[in-house]
Amino acid sequence: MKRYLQTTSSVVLGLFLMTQTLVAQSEFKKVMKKRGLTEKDALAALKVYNPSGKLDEYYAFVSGGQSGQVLVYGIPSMRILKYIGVFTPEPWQGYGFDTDSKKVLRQGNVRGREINWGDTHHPALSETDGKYDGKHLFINDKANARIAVIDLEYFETSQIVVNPIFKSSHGGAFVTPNTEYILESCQYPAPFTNDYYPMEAYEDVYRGGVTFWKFNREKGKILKEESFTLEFPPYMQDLTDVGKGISDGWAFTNSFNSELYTGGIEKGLPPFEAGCSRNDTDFLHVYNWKKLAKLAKDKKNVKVINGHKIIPIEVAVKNNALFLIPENKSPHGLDVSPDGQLIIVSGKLDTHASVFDFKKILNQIKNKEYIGRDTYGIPILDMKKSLHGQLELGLGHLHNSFGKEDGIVYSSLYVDSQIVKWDYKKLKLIDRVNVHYNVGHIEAMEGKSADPQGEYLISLNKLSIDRFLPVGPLHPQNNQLIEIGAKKMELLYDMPVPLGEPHQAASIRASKIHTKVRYNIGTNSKTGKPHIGKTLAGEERIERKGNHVYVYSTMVRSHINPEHITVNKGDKVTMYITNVERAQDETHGFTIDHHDIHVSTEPGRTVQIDFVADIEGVFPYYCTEFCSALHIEMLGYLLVKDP
Ligand code: CUK
Ligand code: CUA
Repeated sequence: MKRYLQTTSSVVLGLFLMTQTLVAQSEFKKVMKKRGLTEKDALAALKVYNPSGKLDEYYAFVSGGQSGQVLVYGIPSMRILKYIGVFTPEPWQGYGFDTDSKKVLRQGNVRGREINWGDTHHPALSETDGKYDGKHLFINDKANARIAVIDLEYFETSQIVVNPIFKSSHGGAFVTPNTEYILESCQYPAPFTNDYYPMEAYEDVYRGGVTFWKFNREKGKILKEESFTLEFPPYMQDLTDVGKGISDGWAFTNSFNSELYTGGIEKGLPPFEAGCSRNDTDFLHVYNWKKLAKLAKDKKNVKVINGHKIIPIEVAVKNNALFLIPENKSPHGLDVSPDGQLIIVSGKLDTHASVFDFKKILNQIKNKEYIGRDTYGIPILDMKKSLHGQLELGLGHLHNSFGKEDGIVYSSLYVDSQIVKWDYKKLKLIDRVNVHYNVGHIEAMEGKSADPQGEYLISLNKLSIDRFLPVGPLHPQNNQLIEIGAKKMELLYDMPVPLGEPHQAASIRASKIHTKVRYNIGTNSKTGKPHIGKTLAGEERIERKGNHVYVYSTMVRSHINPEHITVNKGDKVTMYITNVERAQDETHGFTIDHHDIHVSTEPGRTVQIDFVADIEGVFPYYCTEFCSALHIEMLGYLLVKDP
């Protein structure tokens, strides 16, 4: 009897579940129909959707292009998580408004001039043994030849360095396999000094090169004194990649304008675009960075300009540390395979991708087998003898990113608006998928590291045209998520990027990032140490030293202490604000009306602001984050009187 009942109940349960499934299915179909979705659409949605509270598998750090910032989003949901202020003030974070972050932003002054934007192109993650370790992020500013260091414990910019000799740098940032150096290659050659030279001096005085920024991992800082530059001829440099595995110790930089063309459209000469692409080939620069780093330590090997060490071309050549190989003309992307043996060069104007074999390159170097030398005396290796092979991919090949399986790489075709999947060892095409539209960089998960993860790929498209609701003539860019785990690539999702042009992304498995969720009370977020203005509850005070007023204040739900600050017109004011909250995410913001001040005080952080009370009047100050039911009551008054 008991057994019979059990059977019946399981039959009933089975029927119930089936009905439930049917109901769910019909509900599912109803929604699909209502929204005009195909089964393929619904499946794509299931693959990217994160219900509330479910976290993403990967972080993508994406250059913010002209915004001068870094954009962070999660994969596969493509939900934006953060903008990190880098070269541009960012008021929400108070970046560029409080004294400590202003100092970082102003490290980026060029020749004494404030620069308030950047053209960010290439983010790079710090590596250990060629694998991403989640500690730091680096990014370049093409326009002003700068590199920034972002600390991934706090997701904050901690340092900016200005290249002392380059006037623009596209090729940065790229790191050596243990983050010993961050490489920044020049783009448009110019004199290394800050002097005027006419365009006629192009061949003699204008120079390109690659700067090796020494990175100290313990300090999390670039050491300028230990950094140096390898001088290149005035070919225009493009992308760079660093060797690993069997090519460890070497690095590779593309260039264009082997013609050494100098333009002059206004004089009736062909424009740069025509003059720079007359030759059938340009030059791939091959150089031994480990040897160069040793050479740079000896004074007799370097010349110094603007306080910066430069290894001249002749010194590099004499020490067998610099070579050229002809490569397909007007190249762009350059990527070293995860095992370090093969180097893929994209040819913007060539339908073929070229795959160079490092072993073949090294053989010629060892045997001193040169086909000649360029105008500057650099030995040239044979292109054919250096090639593993070429494969026709399509039009406008720009960038590459490696898959998880051996020999698999993905490439972007700008003109064809496609991503192709191919085998760079067997030189075989496997698959292609359309993207929308005009793709630049692509990033398969950890696809530039020694340990690519496959699974997803993002396509960073330059145009979105009709993909989103129209918002006027300036369209958002379109970052598309593509599934690459299976044999066929599958387009899953479109994400509008309304921030700037994201040139490149660097992705990392989320489990490798270990961020702090709060600061210890009184921490200076730029040093991680206690701030000189650290103020605990009960220690709030106003001190005057001559005409300099120091305010030690705290913020906690829901008051600012002190609430009245009276100063004389003309006084200097230094205000330290400590958020003494202990709870996660209880951030307060702080502003004083009419003073162009806005800072963010995250739990535990002490922020310093400095200003001159140069206008008389009454100025409310208040908390700018809705932090409690009595948030609006979180206020005070700055009273400035004419004494
Ligand atoms: S990027 Cu900088 S021009 Cu193709 Cu690496 Cu966009
Ligand atoms: Cu603190 Cu609102």
